[in-house]
Amino acid sequence: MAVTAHAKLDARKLRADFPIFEHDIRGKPLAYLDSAVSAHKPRQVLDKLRNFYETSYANVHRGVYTLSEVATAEYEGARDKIARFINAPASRELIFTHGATESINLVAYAWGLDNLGPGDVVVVTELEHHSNFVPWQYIAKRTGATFKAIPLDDHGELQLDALGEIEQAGNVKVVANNLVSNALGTINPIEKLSAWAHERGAIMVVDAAQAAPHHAIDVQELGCDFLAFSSHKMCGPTSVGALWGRAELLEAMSPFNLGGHMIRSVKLEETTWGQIPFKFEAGTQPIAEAVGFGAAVDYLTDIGIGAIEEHERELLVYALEKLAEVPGLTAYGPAPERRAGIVSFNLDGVHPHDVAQILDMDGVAIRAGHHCCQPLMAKLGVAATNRASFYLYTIPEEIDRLADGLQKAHKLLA
Ligand code: 7TS
Repeated sequence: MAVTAHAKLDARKLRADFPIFEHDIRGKPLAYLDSAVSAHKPRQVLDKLRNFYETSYANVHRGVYTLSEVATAEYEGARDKIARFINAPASRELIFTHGATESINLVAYAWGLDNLGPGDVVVVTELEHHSNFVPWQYIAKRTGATFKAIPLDDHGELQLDALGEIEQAGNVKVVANNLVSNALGTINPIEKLSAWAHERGAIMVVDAAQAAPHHAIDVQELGCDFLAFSSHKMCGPTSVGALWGRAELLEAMSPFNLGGHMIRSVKLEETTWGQIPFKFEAGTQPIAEAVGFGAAVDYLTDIGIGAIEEHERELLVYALEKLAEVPGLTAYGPAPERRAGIVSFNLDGVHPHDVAQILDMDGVAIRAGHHCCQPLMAKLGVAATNRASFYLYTIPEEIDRLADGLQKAHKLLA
């Protein structure tokens, strides 16, 4: 994607869009440093949801009456926007799902069960969220395929020189990797992996759950075959997400969920499937949520993903400086220019949950745990880490409060 000049983002002004910041936590202003787990919602999205339910709601693609047509236009309009947001060649390649997890399961089951077998190799990485690890491990086991993971180096970067050994294991059929790691923030070399996968006749599956909120996505430049993401991490509603896939692959695939609306015809002897994307949208969809997802994409597009990424990088650099002043703190992850606004760290001798609880007393919300990345934790030699993550509404004062809280935790507990 071409680098375009963009206006700098004003996080202080944007915060006014988010009603959550009007509420104190334990008598203190909320410092929400856990946007990687889920982002807060601006009025623009909340208003859209209310307005849609109040004026335009009906089931979609089912009624011939006006209200159903209005609702269908809103739902399909959201699909068009979201498809454009990732530069998909066609809107029909964008399937609404319940989120990134379901999107990846859809590919693993619907593509994997029919295309994998003994002698084939499924390649993931040690940096995957469980959502892009467990489905592939499971489907590999069920089909008799070999399951391999690209290892990480000490900076949390993929060791691509291990690919030569990995391909010795058989016919590489799938490569699955996140574009941005949820635990370390690493931005991964998807273009390179896509090219490597395609040279071997494999498909490239990208988990963009952490990328879509913070990093411009162009599926055509990435050269991938499938891309999964969730609305709730992008200021949109929960319970909706998307899977983009190349039309020819989606058309050749069996359905994932079966039931109403995904069929062409149903007879006692046989059922045939509808066109994409409807073949993969069985039953009543999260309709208002999809419309809200569209509003979230409008919100992010108006601010500019480039401006969001730049803002987070400034915060990241600032946070790494502040955290370096905390005694006994180990930070994990690559250099700031190779990563999104995510910092994982540990305080020597203090359990991450205790750190997070001390911070919570001051209204600072961070995540503590394995971040659904147990293979990565094993690699780092820890059971868990603390993680602070930033978004368009994060301001430097919140990072100061994080650093102050960590100094306090060190004094109290280390
Ligand atoms: N992939 C990545 C890279 C993620 O960060 C997450 C959720 C998912 C997939 C799953 O997304 P979902 O919307 O289907 O749940 N990430 C996190 C996290 O960082 N901490 O808890 C969940």
